[in-house]
Amino acid sequence: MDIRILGVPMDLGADRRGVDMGPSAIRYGDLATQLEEFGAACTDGGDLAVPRPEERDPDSSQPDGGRAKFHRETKEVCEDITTAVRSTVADGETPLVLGGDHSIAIGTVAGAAGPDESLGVVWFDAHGDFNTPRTTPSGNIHGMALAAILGKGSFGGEAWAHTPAVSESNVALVGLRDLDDGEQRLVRESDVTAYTMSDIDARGLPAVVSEALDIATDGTDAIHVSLDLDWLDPSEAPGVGTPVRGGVSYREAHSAMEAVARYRDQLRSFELVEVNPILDDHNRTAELACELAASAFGKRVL
Ligand code: B3U
Ligand code: MN
Ligand code: MN
Repeated sequence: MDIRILGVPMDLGADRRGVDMGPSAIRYGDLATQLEEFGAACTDGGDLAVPRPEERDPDSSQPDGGRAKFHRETKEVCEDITTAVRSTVADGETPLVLGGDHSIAIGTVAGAAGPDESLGVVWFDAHGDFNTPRTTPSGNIHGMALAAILGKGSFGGEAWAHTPAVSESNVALVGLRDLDDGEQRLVRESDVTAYTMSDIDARGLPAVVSEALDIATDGTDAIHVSLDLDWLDPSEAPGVGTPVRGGVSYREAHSAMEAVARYRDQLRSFELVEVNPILDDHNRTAELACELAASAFGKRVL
């Protein structure tokens, strides 16, 4: 498997500053070496340019009364991500996109979906990222990323470009434990399949993750896996912008990524987001992100 690393040092979509340093921290965690150790060929495409929030006006207000901070800048960066992901896929390589806050996924999924092919998505996250500019409590686009990918919400008077990029029936959310009221309603009304931590408690992680992968691969050409590090319990992954207690354990996270590896022939793109080195404990969360990526791309003990 040929993997191309693409860094997106973006924190325009989140309040807690620091996730813009995620790509560096993950690289220092020896991402490329870990992937190469089990035979994957890995190139680094460097970082995309992202405007500094200090130099821009967040101008969050939307014509319909909603709020979405830095929506213009975020759209520009996502457009560049889409172009980079498309050309990586066209070159026969698998993009491994490093965030950055989760709003980068809007660009990644649009690039991975391609014009004529259908894509499934598995979204590992404590949060639903299913707000729209009208339901958001924060105005932060990382909490709207999945809804935007599905064409929900109006940004500058229109749905996000290239959306809906995927069909709701091929999207699975795994590990939810923190939903705002508005997004809870939107998730319920949608055709996405959402597994909460209670589902994982009741059914066990392997059953839930294998069902999520079935949903994403059902009738699609390929899958995208989006891993928000706040999916894990903060005792394992303290260096994230919005930690929420009660997440999956270290072993469960590896088991989920090993399940992803069973579908690696269909794995079109993979993304690691929300690592915040400022809040981390000696780069532990970034190192864990590298390990999990290695498991997802097929690292095996035996
Ligand atoms: N749901 C909240 C908080 C949040 C979402 N995603 C993250 N945090 N990482 C919001 O702002 O939309
Ligand atoms: Mn997220
Ligand atoms: Mn999250």
